[in-house]
Amino acid sequence: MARRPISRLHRLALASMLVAAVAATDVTPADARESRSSTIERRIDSEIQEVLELNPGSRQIDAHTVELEKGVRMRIFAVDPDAAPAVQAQYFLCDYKWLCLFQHRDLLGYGIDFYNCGNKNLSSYFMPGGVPWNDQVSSIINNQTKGTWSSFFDWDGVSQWIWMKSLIAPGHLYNLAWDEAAYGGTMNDRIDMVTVC
Ligand SMILES: [Ca+2]
Repeated sequence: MARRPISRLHRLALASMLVAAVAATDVTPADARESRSSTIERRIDSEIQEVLELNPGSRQIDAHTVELEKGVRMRIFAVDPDAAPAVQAQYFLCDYKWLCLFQHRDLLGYGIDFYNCGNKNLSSYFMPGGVPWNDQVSSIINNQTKGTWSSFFDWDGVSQWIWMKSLIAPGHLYNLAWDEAAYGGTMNDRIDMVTVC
């Protein structure tokens, strides 16, 4: 029995399947990384714009950083959600002479950093989405000059700041859920005011 010839239509279908197969394997891991990183960069750009709008008088000082006022800056990190925690950690180094607070444990989420001594009310600063920084902090690095203390306070809801804890430089608290406030309970998501130094 003679073999049935492959019709032109079949040839076309085979050719297009071949093209599709080549296209599917044409996305290299480097391409995938690049597309993920441009998604992250777009996310950062739009969040930077939000921070600029939410914090009057602020200005962008680099691709990931907004200066909210002199000596106070917010950082939007390039966290790749698919990256391992150990890889992410490198984004979260705190510059020397700064006190760095982070939205989430393990130095994740948004960051707010302070350089100048004095009391800073966290409700004055807004992260993307319009959430003020009070009751949000879950990890801290104090990278000020050696021996410099920072203190953290809770607002009692009526009339006074209540001291919760102090941290000497160089020092860190990677998960405030593990740290007890002086008057009870954990430190997590409770800080309303910091005495930078
Ligand atoms: Ca509080």
